[in-house]
Amino acid sequence: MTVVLKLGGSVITEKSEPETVAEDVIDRAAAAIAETDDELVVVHGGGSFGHHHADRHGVSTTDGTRDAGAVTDVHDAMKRLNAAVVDRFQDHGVAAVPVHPLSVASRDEEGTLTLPSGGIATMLDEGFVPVLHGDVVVHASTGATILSGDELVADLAESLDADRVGLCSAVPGVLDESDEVIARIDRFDDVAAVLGGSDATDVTGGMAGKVRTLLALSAPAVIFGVDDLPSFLAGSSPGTVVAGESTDD
Ligand code: IP8
Repeated sequence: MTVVLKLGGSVITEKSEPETVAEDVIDRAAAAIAETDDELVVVHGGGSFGHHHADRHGVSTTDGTRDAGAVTDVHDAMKRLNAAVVDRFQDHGVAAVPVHPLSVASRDEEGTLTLPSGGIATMLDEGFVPVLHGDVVVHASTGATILSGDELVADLAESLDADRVGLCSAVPGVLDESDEVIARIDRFDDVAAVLGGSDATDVTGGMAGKVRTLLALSAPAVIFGVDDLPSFLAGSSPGTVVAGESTDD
C-alpha cells in the first residue's frame, strides 16, 4: 500500500509567526508515522516559512521571478522547515530523507509540472520515507514560481499510483456553514458556496483549491485534522472523503 500524506503548513508551523515550528505537532505526527507499515511519501506545506518570503518577493504559482536571491530566500526557508521535520521524524525512528523539488522539478510554459519520481519510488522500495515540501520551481518563460505541496501530492499520487492520499489540515475536514465536517464530497459544485479562502498569508489558495485538486485524482483522498492522523494511517477515513468521479473506491 502506497500512501501520499500532506502535512499542512498551518499544522506544522505557527502560521502567523514567521519561521516558527509547531514542534509538538511534528512530534505527534512522527510518532503516528513510526507506527505505519505502508510505503509512505510525506509532503509538507510552507506555513510561516515559505509563504511570508513568497509574498514579500511577489512570487506566486503564476507570478514568477528571475531574481535568484528571491528564489533562494523562499527555497532556503523551506529547506529549514524540511530539515526540522526530517530531524524530528528521524528522532522517532522514521527513515525520513529530504527531497527538494527545486532541484528536480520544472514547469512548462503552460505551468504543467514535471516531477521525475523514479528516485522517490526507489526510496520507497529501499524503506525510506521521502519528505518533500512546497517550494519554488523553475518555470519556462516565467523564471521561477511557487509549487504548492498540494500540487506535489496530486502529481505523486498519480506517478506513484498511490492507493490512498491524506491531507492533514488545521481543521478536522471540510466544514459546512455550521462548522460541521462534510463527510464526503463528490462534486465541487456541491460545496462551492461554503469554501472560503485561507485566513493567513497563503499564496497558493485555500480549501477550495485543495478540494478541486483532490477531486481530479484516481486515488481516494481524505482531509482530516491532526488528531485523526493515527486513524488515517491505520486505514480509516476520518474527516472528509473527497472522491471524484474518476476515484475507484
Ligand atoms: O503551503 C507553498 O506550499 P503550500 C510553499 O503547500 C511555498 O501551499 C514555498 C510558499
